[in-house]
Amino acid sequence: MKPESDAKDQQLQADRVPADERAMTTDQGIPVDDTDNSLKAGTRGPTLMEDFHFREKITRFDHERIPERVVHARGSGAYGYFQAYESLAEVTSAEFLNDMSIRTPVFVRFSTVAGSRGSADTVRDVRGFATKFYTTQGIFDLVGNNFPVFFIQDGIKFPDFVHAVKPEPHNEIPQAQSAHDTFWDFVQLQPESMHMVMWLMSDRSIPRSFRMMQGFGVHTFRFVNASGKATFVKFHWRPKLGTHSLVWEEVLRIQGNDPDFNRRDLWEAIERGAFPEYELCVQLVPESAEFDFDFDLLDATKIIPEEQVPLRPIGKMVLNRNPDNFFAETEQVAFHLGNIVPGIDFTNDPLLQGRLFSYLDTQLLRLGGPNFPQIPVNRPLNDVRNDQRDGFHQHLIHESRTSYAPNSISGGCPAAMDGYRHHQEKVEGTKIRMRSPSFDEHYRQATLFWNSMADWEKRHIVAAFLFELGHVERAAIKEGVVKHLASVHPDLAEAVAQGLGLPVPPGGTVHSDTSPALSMTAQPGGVATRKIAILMADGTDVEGVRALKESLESQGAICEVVAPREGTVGGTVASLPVDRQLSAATSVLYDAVVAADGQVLAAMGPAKFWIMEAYRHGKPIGAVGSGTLLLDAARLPDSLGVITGDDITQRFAEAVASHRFYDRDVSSVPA
Ligand code: HDE
Repeated sequence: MKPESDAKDQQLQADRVPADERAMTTDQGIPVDDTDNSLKAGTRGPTLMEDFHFREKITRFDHERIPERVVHARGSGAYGYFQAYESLAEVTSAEFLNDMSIRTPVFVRFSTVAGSRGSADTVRDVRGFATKFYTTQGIFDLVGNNFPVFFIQDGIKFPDFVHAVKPEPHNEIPQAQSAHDTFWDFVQLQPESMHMVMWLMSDRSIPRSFRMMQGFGVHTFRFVNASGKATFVKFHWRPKLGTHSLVWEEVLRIQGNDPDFNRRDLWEAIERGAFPEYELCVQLVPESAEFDFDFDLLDATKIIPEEQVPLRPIGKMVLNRNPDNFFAETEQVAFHLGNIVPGIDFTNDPLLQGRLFSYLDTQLLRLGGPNFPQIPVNRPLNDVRNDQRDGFHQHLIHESRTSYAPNSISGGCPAAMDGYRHHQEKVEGTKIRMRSPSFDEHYRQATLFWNSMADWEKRHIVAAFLFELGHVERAAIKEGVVKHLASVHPDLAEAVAQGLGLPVPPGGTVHSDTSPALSMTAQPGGVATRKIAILMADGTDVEGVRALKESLESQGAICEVVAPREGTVGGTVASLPVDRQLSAATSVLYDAVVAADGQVLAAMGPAKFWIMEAYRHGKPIGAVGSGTLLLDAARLPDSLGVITGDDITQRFAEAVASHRFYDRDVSSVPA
C-alpha cells in the first residue's frame, strides 16, 4: 500500500501543471476566474444551476461542521514532546519510558466538559487533559482530567451523569454550568459523586491557566515489564508553574471580557516561547499490595494519597508548538483509552472498561467512519500494516492482492508477530450486574479533601455550594445534598445549610486525617509568565517604571502599560508605549497591578475600580511614585499584599510569586 500521493507523484504533477501559487482553483483543480459573483442569466437574472463553482463553494461551507464532542466539546491543543528522566525498564517495557534519548512527540488537548464548543473557557467544570504520545511502538493516549477522581464508579452511569449536568432538555439552559436542578438531583441520589463534587466546588475547577493545572490518569493502570511482571500505576502530570486558580467573582467577569481566556493564554505563552512544562509522575503499587488500602484500587472515585504512596517523577513534557489549523488538528484529534503500547495495560476498573468501548465508538460518528486514524493528527509515526480495508474516506491506495491472513500470495504478510501482549490476569466470577462491596464507602475521601484545605479554600468551597444550590429550584434537592454534606463534615454542612436557610442536619462523626498535598497552598509559585498591569498617565516617573518593568520581565513576567489613552505615556523627555487604554482593559485579565500614577488616575473612576477589584480578587498590588494617591482614593481596608514604599521591586516580585492574598478583608470593598 502507498499514500495517495507521495513526493514523487507530486513532483510529476508539478512538472505538468503551470505553477502559479496564487491562483484559486476548485476542489477539482479547475482555475476560478471570479469568486465574488455567481453565474446569472443577465446581471439581474436568476442564478444558474450550472455554476459549479458556486455550488461547490456553498456545499463545502454547508458541510464545514462535524458533530461536536458529546462531552469535552470546548478544547485547545498544542504539540510538544515527552522525554523520560531515567529507564523504567524494571517496571515497564514501554520503549518511550525506557530510553532517555527518545523525544516522543505529543499532542495535548485541554478541555472543559459540559459546555458546547463555543462556550466560555472559565466556567466551573473539570478540565480534560488528554495526551497523545506518538511513540516508537504506536500511539499511547493518556486521556485524563485535572481532578484525580470521577463522579461515578461504573461506565454504564456515564450517560445519566452527562444528561444531568448538561443543559436541561426542555429549554437547553444553563449552558456550561452545573448550577441547576438536574445535576444536583443526580448528586443527591448518587452519593458516590460526593468526593468529585468536593473537587468541583473547590477552586480547582476554575484554573488560572492550562499551564498551571495538574493532570491525572484517574484510573489505576498496569505497567508490565519485559518478563511479564505487572505493577499497578497511577499517572499524574505536575505543572512546572504550580497549580493555581482564579476566584469565582473574577471568573464571572472574565467570561464576558475574554471567553477564550485559557485558550488565549496557552496560545500566547507558546508563541512567546514560554513553553508550558509538566512533569509526568507515577504512583507505583506492587500487585501484592492490591488489598492494602481502605478503598478499592479499581474505584475511580478514590485517590491514593501522595503521603501514602509518593509520586515518582519519570519524565517531562514540553509544549512548544501551536497547531496550524484548529479544525484539522484540535477538532479532529481522536483520543481513545484503548490506544495503548506494550508495557502498559488496563485494570478491571469498571469506569475504565466502559471508556474502552466509548471512545472508538464516538469517533466513528464524529469523524465519519473508520478511517479517522489516517487524519494527520491521529496518524502514528510508525508504519501501519494490516488487512483492514475500505470504508468512508479511505486515503490509502492498497496495492496488495490480499487482505486476509493467513495468505501465501503475499508471502504471509502482514503477519502478527512479537507485538502487544495482554497481561495474563486470572479472572473468575459469576456473571452478575453488581458492584463489589469494596466500592460502597463514599465519604471518607471527601472528608479527607475538606480536612486538607486551607481556611480560604474552605470558604471558597462553601461559597461555591451556596452559588450552585442557590440556583436549584427544588427544596428537596437542596436538602438531599446538605444531608450528604453532613457525612462529609459537619462544619461544611452547617455553613451550607445556614446559607440556604435550611435546618442543620445532624452531623455524624468524621475522621480528622489530612493529605497536605491536596491543598493548593502547597503548590510552588513564581513570577514567570504572570501578567502585570502598570497603570500610568502623563507625568508618571517613566524611568522608575522602566526599571521595575525590566526587573519583572527579566524574571519572565509580562508587563503591560495601561493608560487613559493609546499611543505613548510619560512626558516630553521619556515615554513608554501604551499596551492598552484604560477603558479597553480590566484587572480580571491580569495577575497583579502596579499603580504608577495617582495625580491623574486618582480622579478617574475606572482606575479606582481597577485597584478595588484587584484587591477583592486577592491580587498583589504595588504602588510607585504618586501611585499611592490612587491606592488612597480606592480606600483599601488593609495592606495585605499591598506593596508600597521605597524600591518595591523585590517585595512586589515576591508578592506576585505567591499568586494571591486570600485572607484580605473584602467585606467593605464594593463588588
Ligand atoms: Fe471521557 N469521553 N468518558 N472521561 N473524556 C470523551 O470521547 C466517556 C471519563 C475525557 O480532548 C468522549 O472523543 C465515558 C473520565 C477527556 O478529545 C466520549 C466515560 C475521564 C475527553 C467519552 C468517560 C475522561 C473525553 C467524547 C465513563 C478522565 C476529551 C468525545 C465511562 C480520566 C478528549 C470523545 C479530547 C472525551 C466517554 C469518563 C476524560 C464520549 C463513557 C473518567 C479528557 O467517548
